[in-house]
Amino acid sequence: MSITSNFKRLALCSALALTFAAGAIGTPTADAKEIRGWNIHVEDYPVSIGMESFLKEVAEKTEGRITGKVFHNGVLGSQPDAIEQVRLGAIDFGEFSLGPMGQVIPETNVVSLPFIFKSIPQMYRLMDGEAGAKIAEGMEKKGLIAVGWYDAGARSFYTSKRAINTPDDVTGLKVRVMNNDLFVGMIEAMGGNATPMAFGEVFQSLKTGVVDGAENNPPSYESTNHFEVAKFYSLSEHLIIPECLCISKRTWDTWSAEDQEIVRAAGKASADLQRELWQAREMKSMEKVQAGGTTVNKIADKAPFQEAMAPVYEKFLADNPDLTDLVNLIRNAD
Ligand code: BDP
Repeated sequence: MSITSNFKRLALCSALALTFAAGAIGTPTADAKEIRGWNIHVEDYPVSIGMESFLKEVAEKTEGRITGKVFHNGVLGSQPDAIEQVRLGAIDFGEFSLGPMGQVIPETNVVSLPFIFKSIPQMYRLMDGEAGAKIAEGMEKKGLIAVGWYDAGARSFYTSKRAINTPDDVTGLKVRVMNNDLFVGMIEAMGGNATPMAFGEVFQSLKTGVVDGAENNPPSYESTNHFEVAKFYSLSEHLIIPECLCISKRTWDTWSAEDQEIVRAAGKASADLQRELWQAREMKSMEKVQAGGTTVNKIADKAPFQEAMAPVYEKFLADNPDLTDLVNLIRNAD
Protein backbone atom coordinates (compact mmCIF):
# COMPACT_ATOMS: atom_id res chain seq x y z
CA MET A 1 0.00 0.00 0.00
CA SER A 2 1.43 3.30 -1.01
CA ILE A 3 1.78 6.15 1.34
CA THR A 4 -0.72 8.11 -0.68
CA SER A 5 -3.48 5.49 -0.40
CA ASN A 6 -2.78 5.12 3.32
CA PHE A 7 -3.08 8.82 3.65
CA LYS A 8 -6.29 8.80 1.66
CA ARG A 9 -7.76 6.11 3.93
CA LEU A 10 -6.75 8.06 6.97
CA ALA A 11 -8.25 11.20 5.54
CA LEU A 12 -11.49 9.36 4.78
CA CYS A 13 -11.62 7.85 8.25
CA SER A 14 -11.12 11.15 9.98
CA ALA A 15 -13.69 12.78 7.71
CA LEU A 16 -16.18 10.07 8.67
CA ALA A 17 -15.29 10.39 12.33
CA LEU A 18 -15.85 14.11 12.12
CA THR A 19 -19.21 13.62 10.45
CA PHE A 20 -20.30 11.22 13.19
CA ALA A 21 -19.02 13.51 15.90
CA ALA A 22 -20.80 16.45 14.34
CA GLY A 23 -23.90 14.30 14.06
CA ALA A 24 -23.67 13.26 17.67
CA ILE A 25 -23.35 16.83 18.86
CA GLY A 26 -25.58 18.23 16.17
CA THR A 27 -28.62 16.01 16.60
CA PRO A 28 -29.77 17.12 20.06
CA THR A 29 -29.25 20.80 19.26
CA ALA A 30 -31.11 20.44 16.00
CA ASP A 31 -34.03 18.73 17.79
CA ALA A 32 -34.01 21.23 20.59
CA LYS A 33 -35.03 24.12 18.35
CA GLU A 34 -35.73 27.21 20.43
CA ILE A 35 -39.46 27.75 20.42
CA ARG A 36 -40.83 31.29 20.25
CA GLY A 37 -43.85 32.51 22.17
CA TRP A 38 -46.07 35.51 21.40
CA ASN A 39 -47.43 37.67 24.20
CA ILE A 40 -49.10 41.05 23.99
CA HIS A 41 -48.63 42.06 27.63
CA VAL A 42 -45.94 43.81 29.64
CA GLU A 43 -43.42 41.63 31.48
CA ASP A 44 -44.87 41.87 34.99
CA TYR A 45 -48.42 40.97 33.83
CA PRO A 46 -49.91 37.71 35.21
CA VAL A 47 -50.09 36.25 31.68
CA SER A 48 -46.40 36.97 31.12
CA ILE A 49 -45.36 35.40 34.41
CA GLY A 50 -47.51 32.36 33.62
CA MET A 51 -45.87 31.96 30.21
CA GLU A 52 -42.36 32.25 31.64
CA SER A 53 -43.10 29.66 34.30
CA PHE A 54 -44.56 27.38 31.61
CA LEU A 55 -41.35 27.53 29.55
CA LYS A 56 -39.17 27.01 32.60
CA GLU A 57 -41.05 23.89 33.61
CA VAL A 58 -41.01 22.55 30.05
CA ALA A 59 -37.23 23.05 29.76
CA GLU A 60 -36.62 21.37 33.12
CA LYS A 61 -38.93 18.41 32.66
CA THR A 62 -37.84 17.71 29.08
CA GLU A 63 -34.21 18.03 30.24
CA GLY A 64 -33.56 20.68 27.65
CA ARG A 65 -35.22 18.96 24.71
CA ILE A 66 -37.66 21.86 24.49
CA THR A 67 -36.42 25.34 25.32
CA GLY A 68 -37.48 28.75 24.10
CA LYS A 69 -38.25 32.38 24.68
CA VAL A 70 -41.36 34.48 25.21
CA PHE A 71 -41.55 37.75 23.31
CA HIS A 72 -43.58 40.15 25.43
CA ASN A 73 -45.21 43.51 24.57
CA GLY A 74 -46.58 42.31 21.23
CA VAL A 75 -43.20 42.72 19.51
CA LEU A 76 -44.01 39.74 17.27
CA GLY A 77 -47.08 41.51 15.87
CA SER A 78 -50.76 42.20 16.52
CA GLN A 79 -52.99 39.54 18.02
CA PRO A 80 -55.01 38.62 14.90
CA ASP A 81 -51.74 38.24 12.95
CA ALA A 82 -50.12 36.25 15.71
CA ILE A 83 -53.05 33.81 15.82
CA GLU A 84 -52.44 33.13 12.12
CA GLN A 85 -48.68 32.82 12.63
CA VAL A 86 -49.15 30.25 15.40
CA ARG A 87 -51.65 28.31 13.28
CA LEU A 88 -49.08 28.22 10.49
CA GLY A 89 -46.22 27.27 12.82
CA ALA A 90 -44.20 30.43 12.10
CA ILE A 91 -44.55 31.22 15.82
CA ASP A 92 -44.62 28.17 18.12
CA PHE A 93 -47.01 29.29 20.83
CA GLY A 94 -48.95 32.23 22.15
CA GLU A 95 -51.29 33.39 24.87
CA PHE A 96 -54.46 34.60 23.21
CA SER A 97 -57.76 36.07 24.23
CA LEU A 98 -60.54 33.94 22.78
CA GLY A 99 -62.09 37.25 21.64
CA PRO A 100 -60.16 37.82 18.41
CA MET A 101 -59.99 34.06 17.76
CA GLY A 102 -63.66 33.97 16.88
CA GLN A 103 -63.02 35.20 13.36
CA VAL A 104 -61.23 31.91 12.55
CA ILE A 105 -62.49 29.44 15.15
CA PRO A 106 -66.29 29.68 15.47
CA GLU A 107 -66.45 27.63 18.71
CA THR A 108 -64.42 30.28 20.54
CA ASN A 109 -67.08 32.87 19.72
CA VAL A 110 -69.44 31.29 22.19
CA VAL A 111 -67.46 32.77 25.11
CA SER A 112 -67.49 36.18 23.43
CA LEU A 113 -71.26 36.39 23.80
CA PRO A 114 -71.97 39.15 26.33
CA PHE A 115 -72.99 37.98 29.82
CA ILE A 116 -72.81 34.28 28.86
CA PHE A 117 -70.89 33.33 32.02
CA LYS A 118 -72.48 34.18 35.35
CA SER A 119 -69.22 34.53 37.29
CA ILE A 120 -65.49 33.86 37.13
CA PRO A 121 -65.69 30.65 39.24
CA GLN A 122 -68.41 29.41 36.88
CA MET A 123 -66.21 30.23 33.89
CA TYR A 124 -63.33 28.22 35.42
CA ARG A 125 -65.63 25.25 36.03
CA LEU A 126 -67.02 25.27 32.51
CA MET A 127 -63.66 25.84 30.78
CA ASP A 128 -62.07 23.07 32.86
CA GLY A 129 -64.96 20.77 31.87
CA GLU A 130 -67.05 19.91 28.84
CA ALA A 131 -67.34 23.42 27.36
CA GLY A 132 -63.56 23.91 27.40
CA ALA A 133 -63.06 20.48 25.82
CA LYS A 134 -65.46 21.35 22.97
CA ILE A 135 -63.74 24.67 22.35
CA ALA A 136 -60.33 22.99 22.40
CA GLU A 137 -61.57 20.51 19.76
CA GLY A 138 -62.55 23.40 17.51
CA MET A 139 -59.14 24.98 18.01
CA GLU A 140 -57.28 21.79 17.21
CA LYS A 141 -59.10 21.55 13.88
CA LYS A 142 -57.67 24.96 13.09
CA GLY A 143 -54.11 24.13 14.14
CA LEU A 144 -54.00 25.23 17.78
CA ILE A 145 -53.48 22.97 20.81
CA ALA A 146 -54.92 24.52 24.00
CA VAL A 147 -52.78 23.56 26.99
CA GLY A 148 -54.11 26.02 29.56
CA TRP A 149 -57.08 28.32 30.12
CA TYR A 150 -55.92 31.60 31.59
CA ASP A 151 -58.11 34.17 33.35
CA ALA A 152 -58.83 37.63 32.00
CA GLY A 153 -61.50 38.63 34.50
CA ALA A 154 -64.45 40.65 33.26
CA ARG A 155 -64.36 43.52 30.77
CA SER A 156 -66.04 46.83 31.55
CA PHE A 157 -66.43 50.13 29.71
CA TYR A 158 -64.17 53.13 30.12
CA THR A 159 -64.55 56.46 28.40
CA SER A 160 -63.07 59.91 28.31
CA LYS A 161 -66.57 61.42 28.16
CA ARG A 162 -68.89 60.10 30.82
CA ALA A 163 -69.75 57.29 33.20
CA ILE A 164 -71.92 54.52 31.77
CA ASN A 165 -74.94 53.54 33.86
CA THR A 166 -77.42 52.37 31.24
CA PRO A 167 -77.11 51.12 27.64
CA ASP A 168 -78.34 54.55 26.53
CA ASP A 169 -75.15 56.09 27.91
CA VAL A 170 -73.26 54.17 25.20
CA THR A 171 -75.42 55.67 22.46
CA GLY A 172 -73.40 57.90 20.17
CA LEU A 173 -70.03 56.97 21.66
CA LYS A 174 -67.16 55.74 19.48
CA VAL A 175 -65.97 52.61 21.24
CA ARG A 176 -62.89 50.57 20.40
CA VAL A 177 -63.47 46.80 20.33
CA MET A 178 -61.29 43.77 19.68
CA ASN A 179 -61.24 42.48 16.15
CA ASN A 180 -64.46 40.42 15.94
CA ASP A 181 -67.83 41.20 14.33
CA LEU A 182 -69.58 40.01 17.47
CA PHE A 183 -68.21 42.96 19.42
CA VAL A 184 -69.28 45.37 16.70
CA GLY A 185 -72.81 43.97 17.05
CA MET A 186 -72.59 44.29 20.82
CA ILE A 187 -71.79 48.04 20.69
CA GLU A 188 -74.31 48.70 17.93
CA ALA A 189 -77.02 47.01 20.01
CA MET A 190 -76.51 49.86 22.50
CA GLY A 191 -76.48 52.54 19.82
CA GLY A 192 -72.72 53.13 19.91
CA ASN A 193 -70.24 53.18 17.03
CA ALA A 194 -67.77 50.31 17.25
CA THR A 195 -64.21 50.62 15.98
CA PRO A 196 -62.23 47.36 15.79
CA MET A 197 -58.60 48.23 16.43
CA ALA A 198 -55.34 46.61 17.55
CA PHE A 199 -54.64 46.77 21.28
CA GLY A 200 -51.43 48.74 20.76
CA GLU A 201 -53.24 51.60 19.04
CA VAL A 202 -55.87 52.25 21.68
CA PHE A 203 -53.91 54.59 23.95
CA GLN A 204 -53.16 57.06 21.18
CA SER A 205 -56.70 56.81 19.80
CA LEU A 206 -58.22 57.58 23.18
CA LYS A 207 -55.80 60.43 23.69
CA THR A 208 -56.50 62.08 20.35
CA GLY A 209 -60.25 61.42 20.41
CA VAL A 210 -60.29 58.95 17.52
CA VAL A 211 -62.37 56.90 19.95
CA ASP A 212 -64.27 58.03 23.06
CA GLY A 213 -63.88 54.82 24.94
CA ALA A 214 -62.98 51.16 25.02
CA GLU A 215 -63.60 48.19 27.28
CA ASN A 216 -61.27 45.93 29.17
CA ASN A 217 -60.48 44.28 32.50
CA PRO A 218 -58.78 46.30 35.27
CA PRO A 219 -55.21 44.96 34.69
CA SER A 220 -55.30 45.84 30.98
CA TYR A 221 -56.94 49.23 31.59
CA GLU A 222 -54.12 49.94 34.04
CA SER A 223 -51.03 48.33 32.43
CA THR A 224 -51.63 50.14 29.11
CA ASN A 225 -52.13 53.51 30.87
CA HIS A 226 -55.51 53.84 29.20
CA PHE A 227 -56.73 55.06 32.60
CA GLU A 228 -54.69 58.21 32.13
CA VAL A 229 -56.69 59.22 29.07
CA ALA A 230 -60.13 57.68 29.80
CA LYS A 231 -61.04 58.49 33.37
CA PHE A 232 -64.53 57.01 33.71
CA TYR A 233 -64.50 53.28 34.44
CA SER A 234 -67.99 51.76 34.65
CA LEU A 235 -68.21 48.20 35.95
CA SER A 236 -70.56 46.71 33.37
CA GLU A 237 -68.64 43.40 33.39
CA HIS A 238 -70.34 42.54 30.10
CA LEU A 239 -67.72 40.11 28.84
CA ILE A 240 -65.92 37.32 30.67
CA ILE A 241 -63.57 36.01 28.00
CA PRO A 242 -61.10 33.30 28.98
CA GLU A 243 -57.68 33.16 27.38
CA CYS A 244 -55.66 30.29 26.06
CA LEU A 245 -52.08 29.18 26.17
CA CYS A 246 -51.94 27.70 22.70
CA ILE A 247 -49.28 25.64 20.96
CA SER A 248 -48.99 25.48 17.20
CA LYS A 249 -50.11 22.02 16.07
CA ARG A 250 -47.23 22.06 13.60
CA THR A 251 -44.72 22.40 16.43
CA TRP A 252 -46.68 20.02 18.67
CA ASP A 253 -46.56 17.25 16.05
CA THR A 254 -42.75 17.33 16.06
CA TRP A 255 -42.68 16.34 19.77
CA SER A 256 -42.75 12.83 21.25
CA ALA A 257 -45.86 11.71 23.14
CA GLU A 258 -43.83 11.96 26.34
CA ASP A 259 -42.86 15.58 25.66
CA GLN A 260 -46.43 16.45 24.68
CA GLU A 261 -47.57 15.19 28.08
CA ILE A 262 -44.94 17.32 29.80
CA VAL A 263 -46.07 20.38 27.83
CA ARG A 264 -49.72 19.75 28.70
CA ALA A 265 -48.97 19.41 32.39
CA ALA A 266 -46.82 22.56 32.36
CA GLY A 267 -49.59 24.44 30.55
CA LYS A 268 -52.12 23.43 33.19
CA ALA A 269 -49.75 24.32 36.05
CA SER A 270 -49.04 27.72 34.51
CA ALA A 271 -52.78 28.39 34.24
CA ASP A 272 -53.20 27.62 37.95
CA LEU A 273 -50.43 30.09 38.75
CA GLN A 274 -51.77 32.73 36.35
CA ARG A 275 -55.28 32.52 37.84
CA GLU A 276 -53.90 33.08 41.32
CA LEU A 277 -51.74 36.03 40.23
CA TRP A 278 -54.71 37.45 38.35
CA GLN A 279 -56.83 37.94 41.45
CA ALA A 280 -54.08 39.90 43.18
CA ARG A 281 -53.31 42.00 40.10
CA GLU A 282 -56.96 42.97 39.64
CA MET A 283 -57.05 44.47 43.10
CA LYS A 284 -53.74 46.23 42.64
CA SER A 285 -54.84 47.66 39.31
CA MET A 286 -58.11 48.98 40.75
CA GLU A 287 -56.18 50.72 43.52
CA LYS A 288 -53.72 52.20 41.05
CA VAL A 289 -56.32 53.61 38.64
CA GLN A 290 -58.30 55.13 41.49
CA ALA A 291 -55.17 56.68 42.94
CA GLY A 292 -54.52 58.01 39.44
CA GLY A 293 -57.84 59.86 39.35
CA THR A 294 -60.20 57.36 37.70
CA THR A 295 -63.84 57.62 38.70
CA VAL A 296 -65.14 54.08 39.13
CA ASN A 297 -68.86 53.40 39.17
CA LYS A 298 -70.69 50.19 39.89
CA ILE A 299 -73.74 49.55 37.74
CA ALA A 300 -76.68 48.97 40.01
CA ASP A 301 -78.85 47.21 37.45
CA LYS A 302 -77.23 45.19 34.68
CA ALA A 303 -80.53 43.79 33.39
CA PRO A 304 -81.03 46.54 30.74
CA PHE A 305 -77.58 45.71 29.32
CA GLN A 306 -78.41 42.01 29.24
CA GLU A 307 -81.75 42.69 27.57
CA ALA A 308 -80.09 44.89 24.97
CA MET A 309 -77.96 41.88 23.94
CA ALA A 310 -80.95 39.84 22.71
CA PRO A 311 -80.34 40.69 19.00
CA VAL A 312 -76.66 39.71 19.37
CA TYR A 313 -77.68 36.23 20.55
CA GLU A 314 -80.40 35.92 17.92
CA LYS A 315 -78.05 36.75 15.09
CA PHE A 316 -75.30 34.50 16.43
CA LEU A 317 -77.59 31.49 16.76
CA ALA A 318 -79.13 32.11 13.34
CA ASP A 319 -75.65 32.28 11.76
CA ASN A 320 -74.25 29.33 13.77
CA PRO A 321 -77.06 26.84 14.40
CA ASP A 322 -74.51 24.08 15.01
CA LEU A 323 -73.23 25.95 18.05
CA THR A 324 -76.62 26.09 19.79
CA ASP A 325 -75.79 23.16 22.11
CA LEU A 326 -72.54 24.73 23.21
CA VAL A 327 -74.25 28.08 23.83
CA ASN A 328 -76.93 26.35 25.89
CA LEU A 329 -74.38 24.27 27.79
CA ILE A 330 -72.86 27.49 29.09
CA ARG A 331 -75.97 29.66 29.22
CA ASN A 332 -77.99 27.13 31.20
CA ALA A 333 -75.22 26.09 33.59
CA ASP A 334 -75.64 26.89 37.30
C1 BDP B 1 -56.74 42.05 27.03
C2 BDP B 1 -56.35 40.70 26.55
C3 BDP B 1 -55.52 40.81 25.27
C4 BDP B 1 -56.26 41.62 24.25
C5 BDP B 1 -56.69 42.93 24.82
C6 BDP B 1 -57.49 43.76 23.82
O1 BDP B 1 -55.60 40.03 27.54
O2 BDP B 1 -55.24 39.53 24.78
O3 BDP B 1 -55.45 41.87 23.14
O4 BDP B 1 -57.45 42.75 26.00
O5 BDP B 1 -58.45 44.40 24.22
O6 BDP B 1 -57.58 41.94 28.17
O7 BDP B 1 -57.11 43.78 22.65
